[in-house]
Amino acid sequence: MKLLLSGRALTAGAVAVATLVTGGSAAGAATAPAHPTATAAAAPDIPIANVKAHLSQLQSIASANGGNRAHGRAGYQASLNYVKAKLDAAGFTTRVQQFTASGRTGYNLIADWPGGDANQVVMAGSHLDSVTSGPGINDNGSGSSAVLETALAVARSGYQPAKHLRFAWWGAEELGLVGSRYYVNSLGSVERAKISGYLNFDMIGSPNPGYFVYDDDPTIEKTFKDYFAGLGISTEIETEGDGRSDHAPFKNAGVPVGGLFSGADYRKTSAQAAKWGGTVGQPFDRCYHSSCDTTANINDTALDRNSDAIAYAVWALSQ
Ligand code: DTR
Ligand code: CA
Ligand code: ZN
Ligand code: ZN
Repeated sequence: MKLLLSGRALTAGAVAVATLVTGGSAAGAATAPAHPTATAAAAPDIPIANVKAHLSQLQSIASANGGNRAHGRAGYQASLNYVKAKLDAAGFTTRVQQFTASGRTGYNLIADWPGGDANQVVMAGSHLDSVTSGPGINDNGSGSSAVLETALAVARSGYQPAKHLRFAWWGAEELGLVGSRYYVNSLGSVERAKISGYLNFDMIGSPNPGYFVYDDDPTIEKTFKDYFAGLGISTEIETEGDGRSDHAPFKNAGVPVGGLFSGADYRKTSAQAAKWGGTVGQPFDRCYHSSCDTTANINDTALDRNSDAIAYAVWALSQ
């Protein structure tokens, strides 16, 4: 399987090394829109049909490559090639960052939207790899597809925010946040300080969904809570995943982080079912890390709401 890199098809052994955006100023906590009285560009609706089309592609890729999209396997490389081709065609500047984990070559995909202040980078990311036991459609095709469609919506709308937008798809998250940690460590302190916020999306379409918001940076948290309040949906803070997904290396490096989560193998309580619907006593995702984590393992309403929340936050935090 050739890995398509920087617009050229290379064998996996000749992977281009990442080059990173330069520029420089300190990042503090995520900042609310610079001029709240200004007319903020409104985020577009993210078409759930488009997000589901990406999920179908990731499902087909897994089916054609041993049933998974795991680190170091053909299914992961094919997943990365799919996402990269969409971004290249939409005008993003993409780069593939190579690393090694458990004796296999891994890859991060980084996509920069040209323009904006290089000293204030708003990032949105998700892990693209699955476990070896299944196709990983909710974990984490859901986050990867929603982030991809949000990036494509930026291109479609010709959005030119004050801040610089960067999107990322991480490799080897399931091995222990390897790809995202490699990226954060490779940045160095000057580049890290330019990241004004990192938004993480890992499992956002769970079949028995909850609506959880990371309770890390208060500005990012409020942005997401305001979005769901507008829908009349009460959210809960996400504590089960502290340190368990790709926001952790960014948080540990002092970058403001936030994100959304629809639940994994923990069971929905009666209080949660009363406000969110779904099935009491059942896991949010009974196919977590299982072969049944297929395109049938998705709640479209949760995926749609979370996809639209991603776009809302990307627009709101990049003004
Ligand atoms: N998506 C999981 C990591 C994860 C994130 N939040 C939670 C909460 C509870 C269990 C696991 C997680 C993964 O990639 O395995
Ligand atoms: Ca939508
Ligand atoms: Zn997982
Ligand atoms: Zn995950």
